[in-house]
Amino acid sequence: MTEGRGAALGRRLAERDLAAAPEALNLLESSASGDSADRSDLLRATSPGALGQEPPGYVVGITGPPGAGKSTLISAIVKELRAEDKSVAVIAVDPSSKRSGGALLGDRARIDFDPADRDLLIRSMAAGDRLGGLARPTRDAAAALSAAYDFVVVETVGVGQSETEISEVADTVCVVVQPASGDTLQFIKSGIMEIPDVLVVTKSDLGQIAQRARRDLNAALRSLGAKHTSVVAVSAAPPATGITELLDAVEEHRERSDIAAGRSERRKSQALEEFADEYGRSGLSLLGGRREAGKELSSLDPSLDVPGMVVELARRAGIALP
Ligand SMILES: Nc1nc2c(ncn2[C@@H]2O[C@H](COP(=O)(O)OP(=O)(O)O)[C@@H](O)[C@H]2O)c(=O)[nH]1
Ligand SMILES: [Mg+2]
Repeated sequence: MTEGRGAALGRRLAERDLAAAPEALNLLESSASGDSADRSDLLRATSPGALGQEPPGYVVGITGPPGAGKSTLISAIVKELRAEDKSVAVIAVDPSSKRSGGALLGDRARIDFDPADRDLLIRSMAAGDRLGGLARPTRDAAAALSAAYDFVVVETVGVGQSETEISEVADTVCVVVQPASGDTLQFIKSGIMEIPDVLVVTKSDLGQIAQRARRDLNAALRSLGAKHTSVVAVSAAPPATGITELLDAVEEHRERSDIAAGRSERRKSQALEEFADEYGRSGLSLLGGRREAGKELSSLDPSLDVPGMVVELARRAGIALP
C-alpha cells in the first residue's frame, strides 16, 4: 500500500523533519471530512505508540490577560531557546476568531522572529468556539509538533477560569500577569483560578510595582499552601531579564512531574470528548454513560493517539465503523 498524505507527514515529523510542519498544520486545521482519515494517520504516526516513547518535545503554555506581555515574552523565550540551538514551534491561539470574543479583536500574535530560521515555526490558530476549551486543531498541533520540535510554546488569552484551558495541552502552564493586576491575585486567592505551575510577573523594568506584585503573589500562594509554584519576574523589553530563571522554573516543574501520565490523561479526556461529539448521547449510552465510557478509556493502551482511542471506544460500543 502506498503511504497516504497524513501518514507521510506524520512519519516526517517523527523523523524530526521540520519542513513537514506547515503542511501538517494545514491538514490538522482542515475541516474537510475527506481529510479526517489523513488527520488520524498523522496523529497515529506521531503518537507514543508509534514512536515507542512520549514525543520528545516539551509543551509550554503561556496564558494570561490581553496586554500582559505574553507575545513579547514569547519573543524573548524563543530567542533564548534558539541561542541554545533548540528548535521551537509557537502556536498563538487567536482569540479574535472566537465568536464571543469580539472585545479581544486585534490581539493578533505580535511575536518577533527571523523568517529565515528553519528551526522556528510561528503559527496563529483559530480559537474555535468550544466553551472554555481549546479548539481541536490546537490540541492536535501541540501533540504532533512535539514529535518534531524540542519545544512547543502555546499562547492563549485567558482571564480567570479560562486560564485552565491551556492545561489541556501544556506540560507546564505559565500564567503571565503584569504588575498591579489585582484580578489575577483575586482569582488565585478565591480559588477561581487553578494554581499555575509557574507564575510570571512581566514588565519588571517598571520597578517597584513589579516587585510588589511578585511579593503579593508569593504571599497568596504561600497562604494557599502551594509550595511548588515559582513566581518569576521578567522584563521582555530589551535587554530582557529573567528569561533563564523562567526557563529554569519550567525545567524544575518538568522534573517533578510525570509527563507521560499527564499526557495520556489528556489524550483520554480529549478522546471522550471527541467520541461524544461524534456519536452523541446515544453513542455514550451504548457504553453505559459518560462515567462508564471513562472507565473503558482507562483500560485502553495509554500510548494510543486520540483518534485511535475514539475508534477503540466505538468498537467497544458495538458501533459499526466504515
Ligand atoms: N515596559 C515593558 N513593556 C512591555 C514588556 N513586555 C511587553 N510590554 C508591552 O506591553 C504591551 C502588550 O504586550 P504583548 O506582548 O502584546 O501582550 P499580550 O497581549 O499579552 O501578548 C505592548 O505594548 C508591549 O510593548 C516589558 O517587559 N516591559
Ligand atoms: Mg499576544
